Amino acid sequence: QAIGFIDSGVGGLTVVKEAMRQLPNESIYYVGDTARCPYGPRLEEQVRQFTWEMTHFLLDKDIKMLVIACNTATAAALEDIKKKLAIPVIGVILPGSRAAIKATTNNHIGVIGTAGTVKSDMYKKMIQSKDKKATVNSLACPKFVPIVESNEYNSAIAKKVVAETLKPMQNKGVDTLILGCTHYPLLRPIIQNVMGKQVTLIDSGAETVSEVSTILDYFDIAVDSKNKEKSERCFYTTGSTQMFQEIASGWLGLEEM
Ligand code: DGN
Repeated sequence: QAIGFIDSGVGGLTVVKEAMRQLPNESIYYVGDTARCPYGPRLEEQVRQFTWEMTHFLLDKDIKMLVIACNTATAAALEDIKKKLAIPVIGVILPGSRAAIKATTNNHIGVIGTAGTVKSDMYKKMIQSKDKKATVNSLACPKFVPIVESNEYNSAIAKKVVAETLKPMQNKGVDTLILGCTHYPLLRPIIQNVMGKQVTLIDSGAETVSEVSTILDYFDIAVDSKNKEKSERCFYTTGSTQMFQEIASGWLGLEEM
């Protein structure tokens, strides 16, 4: 049985990349709802509905665990889905929050994400429920996802947009910045450059995979590493397969998909 990953597009591939590194023997099924991306500006109710649609698609493929590899979908639907499914379900917001609390030394944490994620205030609530002293500054970066989805994440335009968008975050004194959208790790070198190397960037996806591993062990559903059956990786998109494939093969370093 595979682990299911869902996202509004290619963003969740940053989580899959970590999963392939940390859990190489596990099979992976992935759905990106590229046709309806971005989720950021949509109503919460609609994001929840789309997230359920992807979830049902993967349940039909008999997944053993679901990773909501999208912050916007986690904010809108995690609690609902978790309550209703019999398999373990995990989102990206709690692991990212925990990692940021651990990393900060001055208790000033920044969060960047989609409009939906920022509006939900989930990171702030989560962080402050665990650490009352922490201050949280959030900033919506609605221009980032379209840049990544169009495979422009290394371009001069990307550099300009990131520099302009992050300006309000630069004078907040944050020493830790959560990449609160799974698309953003593709822009990581540019974001790091703009924020300066004194700021620690938290990739919530990478943090999530460490928790996936713990959960697989806890429920005793991890692949037996002695069992040398080849792991399976299947990627589905609701949009253009060509663009998805270009980004996915480049990012994941896969020759064929
Ligand atoms: N990758 C998604 C997230 O982490 O929020 C959202 C991308 C989008 O749909 N705007």
